[in-house]
Amino acid sequence: MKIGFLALSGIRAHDPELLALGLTLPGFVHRSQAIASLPSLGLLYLAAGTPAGHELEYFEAEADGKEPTAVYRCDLVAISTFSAQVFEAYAIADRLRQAGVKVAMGGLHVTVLPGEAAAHADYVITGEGDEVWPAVVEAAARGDGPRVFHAGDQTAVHVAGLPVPRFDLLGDRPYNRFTVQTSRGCPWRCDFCASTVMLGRPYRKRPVSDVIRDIEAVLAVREHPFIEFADDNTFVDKAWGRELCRQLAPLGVHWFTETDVSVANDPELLELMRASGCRQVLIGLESPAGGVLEGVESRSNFKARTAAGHMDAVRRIQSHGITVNGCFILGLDGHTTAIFEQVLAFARAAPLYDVQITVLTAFPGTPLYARLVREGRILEPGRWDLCTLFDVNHEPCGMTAQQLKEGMHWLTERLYSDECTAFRRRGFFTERRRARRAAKRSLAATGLVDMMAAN
Ligand code: B12
Ligand code: SF4
Repeated sequence: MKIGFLALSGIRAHDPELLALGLTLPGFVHRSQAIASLPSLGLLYLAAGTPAGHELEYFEAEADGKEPTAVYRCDLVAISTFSAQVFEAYAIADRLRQAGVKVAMGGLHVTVLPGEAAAHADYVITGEGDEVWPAVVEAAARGDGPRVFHAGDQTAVHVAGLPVPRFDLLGDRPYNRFTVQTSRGCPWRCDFCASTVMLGRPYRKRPVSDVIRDIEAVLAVREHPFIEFADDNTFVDKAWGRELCRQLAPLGVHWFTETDVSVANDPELLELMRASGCRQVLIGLESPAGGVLEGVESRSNFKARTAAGHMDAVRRIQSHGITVNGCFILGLDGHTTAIFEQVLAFARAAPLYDVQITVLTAFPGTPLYARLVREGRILEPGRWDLCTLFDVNHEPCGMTAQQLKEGMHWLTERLYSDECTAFRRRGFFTERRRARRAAKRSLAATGLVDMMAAN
């Protein structure tokens, strides 16, 4: 068979005023453009796990969201879904099936709504696709009828056995960044979280040697790639993280990852991260007003417990030369309209090199979604296309939906303005220089002590 892997990339947002603001604000646009061109790692994993004897091709949907015509030459097409793009994915799947192409759909959205997806795909796969994918290919090759494969009910994928994603299928497309996974899942349980934790799997870290092997495979197809770790929370295990950085250093790549704030408590790890090419860590700070985070993380109340130390943690991380992209969620229960000023003040005071603001979003399958449905607070039920993190689709309780929307605009304009971006970045470099001078002074002092001891 000829098997196609069709990725839908790009950024989604519907709020026209926000889009207009985004188009004029360099800080906002720069990051969106950089990440919008990431290839789909999930599909590259499936390609790597496809049984031999099939012809494989990787496709990207066109800029207008439509499928390229060449995809119609496939016998089977695999599509990955996120909630925000799922209607586009369904429309593409419908057209492909009408033309006689079999369609398999998996990913975060259809994992929680397989029944909805079954109306649009021949094969729907819930959970991690790695191990079940060969059975899907065999079913298609036999010409089997529609079926749901519940990979989510099977034991978690053994991450030590993962193959090298097929980066070679990307050809000479102009990707500037590549994703690699070092771990899957996250030990925490935030009620709004729609990441891989939704695949219902425990936190698993990969052997460091496998991660290095994967980056070497990227280096084989691209000189000087920027690596984004597609993890939920990379540095949960600090000793493993230190080893990862030691082995990363000789590769000479620059990289970015998502991690929780506890990384700030390990200066040795931070130094190894910087030396191994870490340029930025993205951290979910969620709210400068810590009280509202009470109970948001249900395992050990991690987010609320650590909130008071966030400012200090950001400063410690940045003092090692690693920039922090601090993420805040607007419209959490308990947030009033004061939150917009508070986020702005935090970002300037820290100072955060980069900031990401999103509105509280109830993704299907999350505890938050179930609660907001119970409370009748979802504004347009079933509008998965509004699950962009930028569009307001719930009734907040400390302000109105309109105030939340206007506050988002107000804050976007200020946070990403040239003045604020320059102010925050200048602050980062000033603090960095101060930290370097302090480190030199303490080294010099140690030298003096050593000399005195020698005499
Ligand atoms: C990289 C990334 C992107 C890339 C995606 C590149 C691409 N072409 O796919 C870019 C930057 C384009 C992106 C865009 C968006 N993203 Co994004 N992104 C991520 C990120 C950081 C990593 C995803 C990843 O690579 N995971 C690793 C792979 C291996 O896992 P996987 O994709 O889940 O695939 C596995 C299974 O799901 C399954 N599977 C997946 N697809 C298929 C298909 C078949 C046929 C089968 C059998 C199995 C299968 O098998 C795979 C292997 O086990 C996650 C956060 C996270 N930590 O997960 C957010 C995340 C996925 N993004 C999110 C969001 C909201 C968005 C945007 C809507 C943001 C916006 N406003 O524009 C857009 C979506 C637009 C779009 N085009 O789809 C949410 C999605 C939540 C949800 N449930 O829908 C996440 C979880 C972030 C978050 N915490 O909120 N994103
Ligand atoms: S810390 Fe991040 S990845 Fe982990 S559960 Fe919370 S939101 Fe999800």
